[in-house]
Amino acid sequence: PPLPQRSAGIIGAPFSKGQHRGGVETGPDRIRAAGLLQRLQQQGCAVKDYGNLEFEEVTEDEPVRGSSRVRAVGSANHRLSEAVQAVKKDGHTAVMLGGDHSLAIGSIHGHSAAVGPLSVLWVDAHADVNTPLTSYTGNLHGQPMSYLLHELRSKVPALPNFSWMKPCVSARDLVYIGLRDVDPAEHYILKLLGVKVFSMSQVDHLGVARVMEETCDYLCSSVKKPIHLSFDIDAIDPSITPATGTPVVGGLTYREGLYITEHLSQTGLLSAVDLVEVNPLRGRTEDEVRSTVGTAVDLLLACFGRVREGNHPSDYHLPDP
Ligand code: EXY
Ligand code: MN
Ligand code: MN
Ligand code: MN
Repeated sequence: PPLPQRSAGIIGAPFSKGQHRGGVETGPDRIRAAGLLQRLQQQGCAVKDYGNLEFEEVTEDEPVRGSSRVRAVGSANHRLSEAVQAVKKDGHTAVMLGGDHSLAIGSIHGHSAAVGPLSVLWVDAHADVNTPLTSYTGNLHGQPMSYLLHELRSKVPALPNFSWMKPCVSARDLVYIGLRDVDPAEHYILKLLGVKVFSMSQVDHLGVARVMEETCDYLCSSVKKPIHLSFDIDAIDPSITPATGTPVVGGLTYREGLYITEHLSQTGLLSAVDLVEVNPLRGRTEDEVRSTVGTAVDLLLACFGRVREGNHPSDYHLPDP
């Protein structure tokens, strides 16, 4: 039987205040300019572009418990959460183009508010699970998972402009792939909560095929919850995706990235995707920017069913002579 047609609802989130480097707010437009929408349509995917979110100016935003621009991040994520809820209610797979990774707070919150409990696959060099009290940098893009996890509720202080959200993810429903730069407190948290982690060492040891098999077995063992993929472009090796704010050597290859997204697409459970931390201003040459943005686009196309063996429309027929 023909597969039900896929549809992507795209939200641009030009936001950079979860970290200190300018430029990541231009990610959404660069990813669109590389042809994401047209290429999704060409592969038979319905596309609705919801445009870029506009975030309200927050003037007084003094550090809170050592973390920077908490109010701006809180208010931007409230907006994003409502936007993702609207996209899910319209029946699309939500695609959030970042922007920095603090945006996962609103994206995952909104997704869960619309569809209920989720599985979360977090593909990243970093665990992004610092609490405001453990962060060395005070950057909120290193903290989103701590706000989202039920199990850390009592460890995260109340923050201004965050009263709209509550934790909505269970540690049992979270899997990481690609980790290679994890702070001591984050490592402690991952061990304490027993979170499933495939670090780069495990990817080396098992191979990406087994990592994905185990990931899907783990996430789909009982009820098949909708999957939220939060893909930080810095998970991929900086030789391929250098235009990002916190590159870390020793990352996933282009092929491993595509394998992960192809495999997830084939589960039929992928319900929302974040593609974050593409920062065109961090590329030293136009080629570096092109390679980073092009990889982001290819990962998203694979999320919507593109495979490397080749593709054709379901109504394709050979021309008669
Ligand atoms: N662990 C460091 C911190 O908390 O600041 C680095 C986080 C980088 C986060 C990038 C987006 O994934
Ligand atoms: Mn991240
Ligand atoms: Mn990262
Ligand atoms: Mn609200």
